[in-house]
Amino acid sequence: MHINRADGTLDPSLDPGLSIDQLVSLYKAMVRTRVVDDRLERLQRQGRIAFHVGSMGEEAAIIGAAAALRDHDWIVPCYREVGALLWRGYPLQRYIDHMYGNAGDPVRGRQMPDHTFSREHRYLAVSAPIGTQIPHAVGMAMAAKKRGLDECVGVFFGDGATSSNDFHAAMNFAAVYQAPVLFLCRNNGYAISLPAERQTAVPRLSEKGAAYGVPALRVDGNDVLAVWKSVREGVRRATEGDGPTFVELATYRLGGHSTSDDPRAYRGDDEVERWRKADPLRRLRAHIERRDAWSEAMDADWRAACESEVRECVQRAEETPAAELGDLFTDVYAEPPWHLREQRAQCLDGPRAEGEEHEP
Ligand SMILES: Cc1ncc(C[n+]2csc(CCOP(=O)(O)OP(=O)(O)O)c2C)c(N)n1
Repeated sequence: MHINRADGTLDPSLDPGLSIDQLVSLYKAMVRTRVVDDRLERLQRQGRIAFHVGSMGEEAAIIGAAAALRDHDWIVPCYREVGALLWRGYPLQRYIDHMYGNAGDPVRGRQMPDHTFSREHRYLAVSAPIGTQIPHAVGMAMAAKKRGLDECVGVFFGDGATSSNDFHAAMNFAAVYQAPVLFLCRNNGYAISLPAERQTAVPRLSEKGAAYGVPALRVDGNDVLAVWKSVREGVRRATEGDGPTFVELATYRLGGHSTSDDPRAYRGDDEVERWRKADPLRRLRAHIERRDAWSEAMDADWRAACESEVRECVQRAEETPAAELGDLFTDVYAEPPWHLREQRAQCLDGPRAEGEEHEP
């Protein structure tokens, strides 16, 4: 399914009727996420942060789905969905601090970069082993159902994760127990270097739903309207007691898998160029411009505003001291056991590399 055509006109039979203000907000959030991604990638190249896993090209799939979930529904991310967290109002400064692992990072450098979370924004912590977040999400959805809460859970994962054991267990359990969960599969074409068609034998990942009895559909993941409409329909089904929905969001990863990857080793420029023409930002912009709600000048202003916001956050993050060494041992036990107290003392005592003396 797609609704917003390449020329920016909508298919009237499918238009979900979002207001022009909602569409402009979605576009602005997508641009902001792109600007953040772009900046973080450059910071990694300059050696100022260690790692970044971005979402270039997948912004409509991520932000469109987040917008279709209600604010009190949980988002269970894969690792590429910080755009969804920012959409929910997570402070950009806190995210950038996390990317630096400094004293302002809520996990104080104890997690990999891009492994953020926020209970307040109902965004679960990233679970790095592929597919493990999918049964977590089903468990959360079951808990909400058992408690009689009007909540559902949207869980993101990639095409590669549909080949994991956890995907199988989660889909089966969710269908049997009618868990109020949305399986949001970002099919971006690759699992690092492995093309989707080489790791699974079905041409459409949505076909996997039939094996479990999970209603499934495939939509154009670069069309934010199609994403929004299909996810909102899944929310309706979940909250009316009709159980899970699988939505395959067909999209493309324009960047590398992460900053540790060089995609030129396994795919051609022509393929990337083809997908650049289907860029989700370009697509939504064509529509809002057609409705006279956006212009070249507004675009330049918004991008400049996002860039200066990111620049200020980066500057503040670089001025913020590193996390305390002793923080390695905090936030797990209310009363640290003796062996951790002992290890903490030994750690603070050194030894230290030259120039890295630490004041306990
Ligand atoms: C169990 C496990 N095996 C391998 C990895 C290394 N790994 C990290 S991301 C990734 C590819 C995942 O691809 P996909 O599910 O399509 O998501 P995408 O990165 O494309 O968003 C792999 C193999 C891992 N994190 N966990």
